[in-house]
Amino acid sequence: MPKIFVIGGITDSMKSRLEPEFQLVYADDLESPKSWLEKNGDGVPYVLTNGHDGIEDDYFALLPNLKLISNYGVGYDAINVDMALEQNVLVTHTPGVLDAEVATTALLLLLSCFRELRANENHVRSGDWEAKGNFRLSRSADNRKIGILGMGRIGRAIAGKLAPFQPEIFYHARNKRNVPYRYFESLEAMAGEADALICITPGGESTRHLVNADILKALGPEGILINVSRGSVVDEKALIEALQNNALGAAGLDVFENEPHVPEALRLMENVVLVPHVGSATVETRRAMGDLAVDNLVRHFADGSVISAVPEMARGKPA
Ligand code: NAP
Ligand code: 8YV
Repeated sequence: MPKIFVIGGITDSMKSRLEPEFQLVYADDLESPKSWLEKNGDGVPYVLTNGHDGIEDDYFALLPNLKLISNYGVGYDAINVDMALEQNVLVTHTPGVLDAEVATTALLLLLSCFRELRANENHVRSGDWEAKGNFRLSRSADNRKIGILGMGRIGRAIAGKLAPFQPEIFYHARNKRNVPYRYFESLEAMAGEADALICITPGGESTRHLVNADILKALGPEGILINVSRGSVVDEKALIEALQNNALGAAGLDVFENEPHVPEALRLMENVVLVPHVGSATVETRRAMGDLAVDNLVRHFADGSVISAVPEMARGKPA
């Protein structure tokens, strides 16, 4: 049976589909995954990983016969795709099947910020409602100007789910898309007009700190920042400063620069809603993602093809 080197956790349903056809070696069970690969890496054609763990660059040299890295997740910034191309290794991911779920997470955070869910909840839990009376009014989530940074699969799903709130939707990306929303070539100009900014681009160098102090300043003291993309997209230090100085109104964050570490300053603020990178984390959506990640491995073992290669695979090995 061909070996799959499994980096990070996988679901029972993925295990039960893979175990009859493959020998699974779990990096998490090994005292030193690197030492194991030094001895056995040449016998491993497959790696199964995820958006958090990716694969260490050093592992490529220890996997000379690697054919495919299947990523259980759509974002693959933790995989060095150039190294994979150089070594003729295919990389697949799970686009599409998680769009609706991540959009729900973005809305959950956005609505919680507008309606001050955390502060309202604290008012009840602390006993202040009974002791001090009614809580202050929050702000409506209806009829808002919402800027979306990244108008890909998930960006469009977010825009679709926002529709009942009758927003005016703006977007910024490097390219204008065929969508019925106003395009901004400048992220700063969009932030200046929007009530809330929702980040949903890929991670990696090209998007690193796209949301910096200038963008947060443009969003302004009433502005709301939602990040469901990657922690690297937002300059976390600048975000903390903006919130501490009341230069930004509120933030809803699913992703962080140094996960699972979340700075104490963010953990203490009542106007910040925090969830632990759970954008796609429901039983139903993880099942669909797991199925697609497994299907790519099964298909490749059967006939050498894959279902959902990352776009760079079409580019081929550099000349
Ligand atoms: P997608 O369909 O490839 O869309 C990506 C969008 O980002 C495109 O509109 C792209 O447009 C834009 N973009 C890329 N680089 C940019 C740049 N440098 N500046 C401005 N815009 C840029 O991807 P998707 O399926 O929607 O997924 C997006 C990302 O969401 C994933 O890569 C992942 O990081 C994140 N994600 C997070 C979770 C979670 O649990 N929080 C779950 C799933 C996905 P242009 O190419 O025209 O710029
Ligand atoms: C997951 C994600 O956290 O798909 C992505 O890019 O960030 C999430 O869906 C993860 O990759 C699943 O293991």
